[in-house]
Amino acid sequence: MSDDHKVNGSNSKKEQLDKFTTDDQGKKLTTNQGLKVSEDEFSLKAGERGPTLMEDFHFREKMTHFDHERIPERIVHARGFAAHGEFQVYESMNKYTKAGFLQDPSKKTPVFVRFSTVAGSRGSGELARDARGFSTKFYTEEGNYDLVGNNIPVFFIQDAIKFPDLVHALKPEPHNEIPQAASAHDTFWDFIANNQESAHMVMWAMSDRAIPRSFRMMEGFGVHTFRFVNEEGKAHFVKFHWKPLLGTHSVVWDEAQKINGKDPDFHRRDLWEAIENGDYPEYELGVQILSEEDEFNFDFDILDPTKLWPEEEVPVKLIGKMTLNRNVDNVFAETEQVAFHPGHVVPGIDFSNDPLLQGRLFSYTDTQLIRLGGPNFHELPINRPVCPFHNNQRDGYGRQTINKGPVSYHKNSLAANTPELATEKKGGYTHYQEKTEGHKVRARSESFKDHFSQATLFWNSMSKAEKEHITEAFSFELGKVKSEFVQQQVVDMFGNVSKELATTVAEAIGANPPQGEESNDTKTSPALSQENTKKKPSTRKVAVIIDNDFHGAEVSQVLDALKIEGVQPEIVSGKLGVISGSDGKELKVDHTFLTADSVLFDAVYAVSAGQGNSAFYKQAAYFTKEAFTHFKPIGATHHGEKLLTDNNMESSPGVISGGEVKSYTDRFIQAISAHRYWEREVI
Ligand code: HDD
Repeated sequence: MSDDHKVNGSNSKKEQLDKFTTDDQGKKLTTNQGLKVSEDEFSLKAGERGPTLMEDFHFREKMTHFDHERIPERIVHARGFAAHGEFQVYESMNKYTKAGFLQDPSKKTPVFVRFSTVAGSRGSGELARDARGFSTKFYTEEGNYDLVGNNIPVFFIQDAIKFPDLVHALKPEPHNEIPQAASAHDTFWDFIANNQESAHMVMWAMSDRAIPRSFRMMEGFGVHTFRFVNEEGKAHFVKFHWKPLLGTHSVVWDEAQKINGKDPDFHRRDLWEAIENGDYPEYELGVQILSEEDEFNFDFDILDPTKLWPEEEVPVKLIGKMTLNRNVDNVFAETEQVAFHPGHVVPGIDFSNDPLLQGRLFSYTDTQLIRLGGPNFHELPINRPVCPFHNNQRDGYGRQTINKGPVSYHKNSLAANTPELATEKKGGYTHYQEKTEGHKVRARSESFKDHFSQATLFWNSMSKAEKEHITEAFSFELGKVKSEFVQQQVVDMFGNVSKELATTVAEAIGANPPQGEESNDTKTSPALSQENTKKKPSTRKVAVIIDNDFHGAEVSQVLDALKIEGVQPEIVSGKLGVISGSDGKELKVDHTFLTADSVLFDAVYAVSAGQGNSAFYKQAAYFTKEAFTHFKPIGATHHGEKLLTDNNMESSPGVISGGEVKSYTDRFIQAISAHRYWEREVI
């Protein structure tokens, strides 16, 4: 099989994968040797009631394959889900970088994106309080470029040598393997208190960012400072951002915990269904660019991965758009076997000396060797570049390429010294010739020692509701910590970020208020608050609570108007089947109160309250009240209004009823766009 086929826009990766994709439908069952099989239910035995025979090659092969089907899960980011798509740049970035895929606005580059949680194992619930991984593999004509980021722009630690310690502390405790996919335990917070550079990322992890509504509604960040290098060899520092076109939105913590039980696949289902429905998730690629001369013009070190560049100081330039438009055919072959690496770069993109990034450059290949079983994982279909690759590497477990000829070394005469090197002009990668010198030291740079200013910047930039959520998250997490000593250390540590935050948390967990002065940092960065994000009704799910005898014409008008705005109404009733309106209009029921739950929806439209059916009423009231408690928009017409009046919801913000149908619908759609009504929480 040759990879030397034409690189063809967005389809080049699909064309390549198609060669490896097989559809078994309608085919004869065979062994792996191609032998047709005549019986697959009974093993070969000596007599009907006798022992199974060693000779049964079909049994042996089937069982052996099964016995070996599991591979080690990722050491972190084990729980993930991925999709294919394409990326297109808006205008040539040649002023800053010679990267081929960032030059031509008419060119589509295939991508594969994997989203993940960090701490939990492969089967864990997706709504854990955690950072989310956001990894993108660009299959460019110059080789694969991987942007392996998170939905949080900073990291817990400044030096990769601490990564094993961080992960050991975060993962379930080794003596009893509790808790799963959660940071709310002693070892994590003990690590935090003893590694105070984590303060900034902890603020993000305790914020709404750590419980996103959807992979489609979260930002992505490359975190580190990288370099763009142009044709002339001039470099700029760059930070990468992904900005979702749907805006950045979250659920509330109580809801997150319930979703983990009701639908632990909530995020993957959301992504899968959106793509199947043609609601392709879109993200704009943003860059913050700094000239090398400006390296030291900030009150933080741009090499420090616990620091962001405030967008108000270094604006984010949106340079292109990524659209995810194809689900995988097989999760193991694609999502599980994909191997990302921050060191997979293309000419025009280079590294900085960020010590966290430098360490990552070692770790990712190393981990694939154990996870994917040897050095040939780049040959797996999902990992192959769409451009040809040739070198003198040979052999190893699972080698697939059949390299011809006796020569597998450089330099050689027998093969005219091929594969030959490419000059920089011909696309050969050359490392940026940064001048460095210094003594060998194991030390933290003095310029990395301010751990609290940006944590305070984050806190100062939050809305009242967001601050409330952060305070509750700390109180929850520390409330689960058993060691009072650790609790107190954390309270004292976050006293450096905000006295108000630490004092309220101390009170909630029975610790002493923090000592010391209030931080006098008052700087804010409005871009950090999700209150300032885009708000759209599109793809929001609305539970329509409804029973027989509804007002057919009116309900049809509302549902049609919702659908025009891209809202997805789903019918929830007492039992499955079909319900009929007073005028004969029929609706197919999608869920019952047993199979649906308010936490799986963005809003509620209540049309019926059961009209004398007390079981229906009870369940509808519970559903609506729970949605209300999670600050969701609620609309009601006709009998449904009873659910509001009985439960004192009718005059609260984001609760819509009354008026003629058109005005009701417009107001309800506006309410859905608002996402949540935090005012209910703070009044
Ligand atoms: Fe990492 C996986 C993101 C620091 C070592 N990391 C992994 C994934 C993401 C990140 C998104 C999942 C990739 C996938 O979907 O397959 N990691 C980050 C970010 C970091 C970071 C944004 C800080 C800015 N990571 C980091 C450090 C180290 C690692 C400092 C070690 C020195 N990360 C790994 C790993 C993983 C990984 C152990 C596990 C599975 C894998 O690589 O392929 O090598």
